[in-house]
Amino acid sequence: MKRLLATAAACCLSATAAAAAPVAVDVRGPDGRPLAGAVVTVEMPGVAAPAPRGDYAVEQKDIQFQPHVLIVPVGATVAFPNRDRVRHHVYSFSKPRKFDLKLYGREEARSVTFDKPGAVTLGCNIHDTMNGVVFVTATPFAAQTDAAGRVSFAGVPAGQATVRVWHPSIRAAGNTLAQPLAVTAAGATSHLVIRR
Ligand SMILES: [Cu+2]
Repeated sequence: MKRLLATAAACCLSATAAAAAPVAVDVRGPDGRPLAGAVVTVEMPGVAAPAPRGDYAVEQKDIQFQPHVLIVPVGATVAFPNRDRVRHHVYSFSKPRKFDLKLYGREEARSVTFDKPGAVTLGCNIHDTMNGVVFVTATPFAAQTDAAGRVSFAGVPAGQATVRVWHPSIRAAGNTLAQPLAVTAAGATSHLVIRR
């Protein structure tokens, strides 16, 4: 009996250490409604972004950037293939990565390497309605909020983290809000409300 108990305790202790509970982040806009499509990052000191995989792409398709927001780790090279019959001229004036891909046509691709974290806003010189974002991050915990304004990260180690939320509607430096978050072995939940 004693032996059985000891085994059970060992099992549960190691399970707790191996699988940190999820970190959930809940983002609401000034109207109190869930904010969908915001980019949430959880930064933990000493936890770096994964190495880039090298197959990132933002297509130009139907006169739109697809996906509209692409999250990549620092150092990623992103291809910008043109799937349209018309030509595009993709550029960014954003501080983390300014670039200018002069006019190019169907099934031609250009690529850009993103070395600094931050939001890089995309535009097209030919089509004013085209806009998109390459969000460059230095943490493995980065994702967009769903329709309920929520995002959840597995495997965040315990410690003092910083939660950042980026969205074009946020009227703060870099369209970003930050909040400290204490992550325990039981996980954590962060609620962020964007003020007007
Ligand atoms: Cu275009």
